[in-house]
Amino acid sequence: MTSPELLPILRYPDPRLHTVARPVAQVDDRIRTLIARMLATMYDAQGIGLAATQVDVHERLIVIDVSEERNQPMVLINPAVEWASAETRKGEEGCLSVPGIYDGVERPVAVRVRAQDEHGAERTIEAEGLLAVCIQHEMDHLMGKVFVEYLSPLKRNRIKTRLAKAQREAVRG
Ligand code: QAP
Ligand code: CO
Repeated sequence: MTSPELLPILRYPDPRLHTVARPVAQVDDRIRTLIARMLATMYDAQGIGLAATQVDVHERLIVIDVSEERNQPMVLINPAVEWASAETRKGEEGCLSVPGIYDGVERPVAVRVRAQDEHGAERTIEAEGLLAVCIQHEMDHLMGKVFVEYLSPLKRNRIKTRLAKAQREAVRG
């Protein structure tokens, strides 16, 4: 078995990161192939979560693995938040689309989410801690939202400048 093909990850401030995803109409082999590629891409980049938006596919699909051993892949198709805790917490976040940048974002500490799995079966996921943060961060991507949009315009502009500089240096080599 050959490993799934890796997908290029869009980098902030790519305007395509602000596309609103449409629902996945049918959980079929096309979607399962995409899931395999997204998981391979996430593991290769040492991420804990990746939304389809980040690989320029604008459908409601997320892959996550917050396990230490990197062996507990989760797939959320057409996720919907059923409930979020009133209690919130500010935690450090990063993003594969915003490499090298980390900052605090305040979010509910726990959520209950309904989603389909890779077979199209409906499941309810109760999450808290890192998993809850990751699900919310990835669901934001599906709405075209990147975590830096929670930061002040000043911080966001500094991040844009820094990423543009890093990009120029990478291109020049
Ligand atoms: C979202 O983010 C997340 O800057 C997933 O150089 C992050 O997987 C949810 C990464 C934190 C909750 C808490 C970022 C890898 C990975 C980088 C990621 C980098 C290499 C980010
Ligand atoms: Co992200």
